[in-house]
Parts: sequence; structure tokens; C-alpha cells
Amino acid sequence: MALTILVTGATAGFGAAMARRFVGDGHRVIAAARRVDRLEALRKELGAAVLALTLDVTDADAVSALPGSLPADWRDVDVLVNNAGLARGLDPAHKASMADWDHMVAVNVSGMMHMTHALLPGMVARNRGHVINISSTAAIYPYPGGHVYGASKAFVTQFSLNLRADLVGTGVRVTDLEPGLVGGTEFSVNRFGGDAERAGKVYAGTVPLTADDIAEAAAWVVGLPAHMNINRMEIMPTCQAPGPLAIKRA
Ligand code: 8X3
Repeated sequence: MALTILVTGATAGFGAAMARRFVGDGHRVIAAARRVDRLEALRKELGAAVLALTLDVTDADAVSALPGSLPADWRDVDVLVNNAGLARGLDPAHKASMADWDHMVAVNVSGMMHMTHALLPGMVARNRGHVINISSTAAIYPYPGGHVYGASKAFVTQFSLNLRADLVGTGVRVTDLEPGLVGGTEFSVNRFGGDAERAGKVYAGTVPLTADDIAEAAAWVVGLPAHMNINRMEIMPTCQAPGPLAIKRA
């Protein structure tokens, strides 16, 4: 069945991969992002199955105007993918920038809340829908320099599970996707303020996941029968695993 799927952060990384995959699977995608030129390029590439929506998820007023501001035949959003998110910095907490911390909370936490708050009532009223939140293995496994990024993703994961608690008894599903090391996106370049060389070192000698792998997971959960809800899905490349706890020896 063709679904209407709203993807935030749709012009790069996971978001663009999911938009392509969903359209390829016969769905319609509301591609939401800040960058108009990239949105236009995506719409041109994927055609009429895409509605380009210029939106900053941190703009609470603009988000709360959804879905009323969408064209009438795009308003009944079946799936919301809260994909917009970012990391800033990898310095230890005592050297981190407060602006970076605020930025991560604004997008990863508040942006996701704004979108969910705007679209969830319609899903419940229609008794159908699916919220897919993009969390991270950083939600579960701490690492040096993860501080607010990891904490923001822990919020995403716990928010997802708490949404399920409220939505049980409705037809609305919630899935928390938790990817580990994913290469080939702008994630690490952004984290390091545009330093592509430093970003490249994160993936040196690895076979990381790709954005298409995450799109594959999203396509799978979306296509499951309505009575199946995947609560959490933790995904790592085969070359990655949870490590031992740190011990500082004298
Ligand atoms: C991205 C995975 O390990 O860079 O969420 O935090 S990691």
C-alpha cells in the first residue's frame, strides 16, 4: 500500500537514502529540510512522488503549523521519520562548547519533539501511523567525547519507548532505530566543523554501515504487517561491537 512518509533532514545522509528508497518502494515522500537548493534537486531527481518542504525542525511555530500548512492531499501523514539530527564536537565534556551542546539539544531533542507533537494527534485520530525515530548506539553505549550527543540520543530512545506506552491500544506504531558506525554521510564532517580529513579517520580500516543500510532497515519496519511493532533496532557493522568498560590503571 502506498504511504505518505514525512522525512526530516531529507536532503543528506540517511534522509536522502530513505527518501530514495521509499519512493522506489512506491510511497510518497514529504522531504523536509532547511536547504532549498538541495530540496529542489531531490524533488527533480525523484519527481512528483516528492513534496519538498522547507522546514527547520527547531522552529517550533513553523512545525506546529503542520500538517495544516501541507497541501490537502498530503496532510494524512502515515509515517513520520524523525531523522534530522547532528553531532558537534568530540572533545571531552570539560572542553566542549556550550553552543555545540545547545545546538545538539535543539535539533536532536527539541526538533524531534516539535515534529512528533505536530503530527501525532492526526495519526491517533486516524488510528494509523508510524513514528520512526533515528537514535544511535550512542544512546546506549557511552564513549569519550559523546556527552551531550549520547545523552540527546538516549532521550530519543527513551521518548520512543514512552510514546509506545501512550499509544498502546491505538494503531500507531513507534520504532527507534539505533545505528552505530555509518560511513559515507556528512555526519562526521559536520561533527568536526567541516574537517573532512579528521572525519575520514573515523572510518579508516573499517567497513561501516551505509545510509542505504539504514534505509533498508526503515523500509523493512514500514512494510511490516500492522500488528507488528519493532520497538528498538540496534544496528552495527560487523566490524563494530560494544567494548569493555574503561579501566584506568596506575
Ligand atoms: C552515530 C554513531 O558512534 O558516531 O550516532 O556516535 S557514533
